[in-house]
Amino acid sequence: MSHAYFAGDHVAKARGLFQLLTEDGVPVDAAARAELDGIDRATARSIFDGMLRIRVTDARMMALQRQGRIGFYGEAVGQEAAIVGSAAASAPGDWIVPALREAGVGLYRGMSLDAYIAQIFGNREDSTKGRQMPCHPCDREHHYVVMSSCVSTQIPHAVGIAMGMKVLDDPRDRHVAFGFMGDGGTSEGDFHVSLNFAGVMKVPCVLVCQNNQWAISTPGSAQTAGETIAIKALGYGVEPLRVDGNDALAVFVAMSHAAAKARRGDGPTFVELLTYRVSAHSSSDDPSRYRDEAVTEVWRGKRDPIARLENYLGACGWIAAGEREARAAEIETSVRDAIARAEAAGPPDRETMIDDVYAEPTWLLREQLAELLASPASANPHVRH
Ligand SMILES: Cc1ncc(C[n+]2csc(CCOP(=O)(O)OP(=O)(O)O)c2C)c(N)n1
Ligand SMILES: [Mg+2]
Repeated sequence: MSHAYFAGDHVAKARGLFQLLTEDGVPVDAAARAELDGIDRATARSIFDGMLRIRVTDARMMALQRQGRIGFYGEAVGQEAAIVGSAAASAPGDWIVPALREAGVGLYRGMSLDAYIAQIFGNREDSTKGRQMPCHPCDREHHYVVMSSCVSTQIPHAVGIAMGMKVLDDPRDRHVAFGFMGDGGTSEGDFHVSLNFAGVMKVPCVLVCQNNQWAISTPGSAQTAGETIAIKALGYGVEPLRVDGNDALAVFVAMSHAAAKARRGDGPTFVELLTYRVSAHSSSDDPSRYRDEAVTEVWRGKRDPIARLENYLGACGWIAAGEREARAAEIETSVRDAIARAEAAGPPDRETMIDDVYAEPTWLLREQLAELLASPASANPHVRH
């Protein structure tokens, strides 16, 4: 991480844009080439694979939603570089507090496809026992915290986890908390409170904004009058980084810089990853009602982050002809197999309904559960038997 961008002052970093590859996948300049030389074949290929996994999984899950087999889905099309570039900069003991579109971070860190899909079905294998909306996965083993649906609440959660690690100061637990948000999240009070606290207390966190330029139907221009989103960190004394979020390797380098700093005890970083929400907000949304989809097509096409990295891998001789298609087919098969297992699993038992609410269920909950179990199961049309 010797690139001149990181040596710039905070204002320059907040107003600039760190980039390594052009949209065609060519190093932007000699400094970028030098930085790219530090990224080995295995890392670049693994980032590519993680991105492809999200793309293929999202397409399959959206089809399932349209077929009425799942109730809801939120894709991350076009944002795969921001997601996987970030994931690749995290270490196993780090904590991930995601917002809406970071399931790929969990999958990259080792969350199984079965666990991810079970949560979407809310079946008996779902670790949240069918009580969360689809697309709220979690994975205790890989420190992937379940998302709170309330926009921006993830940021104080991440800062709190980081503060906890700092207070405990366990040499075996010097890890980083990554807190994600969207551009919409930066307009919430929680964002400002958290940045202030993180800056003052110098907690080991990286706060990451995937600026996909839309918050449902609210465009970036209506989100803030600020010149950039990264610039907001300046007021809190937090180092800002602003990165081309469709340039996976630039994201990886910038996030690694921020994570290493937090690990050293040098405090938080706020990273704006500039990208675009190519998909609808969710399966319940139709963006053609409120935005010019000709712009979307530019991001779907020539700004596609997967093609950009693929071109670079090709130029390095790190990917064979036809390899992407073969790998996509392999991933699709594994997703279809996991879906078949999820559909066969069936719903959670009614007995589990009050698990995990309190360490010990209250008498009131126990009484309500007993009443439910005593009633004929068929009285509840939502429970299959
Ligand atoms: C506190 C709160 N207000 C409103 C909503 C409804 N809502 C869900 S997602 C969303 C937009 C989020 O936009 P952004 O933060 O940019 O994330 P993106 O969807 O682009 O990933 C809104 C307004 C919510 N979930 N929570
Ligand atoms: Mg957004």
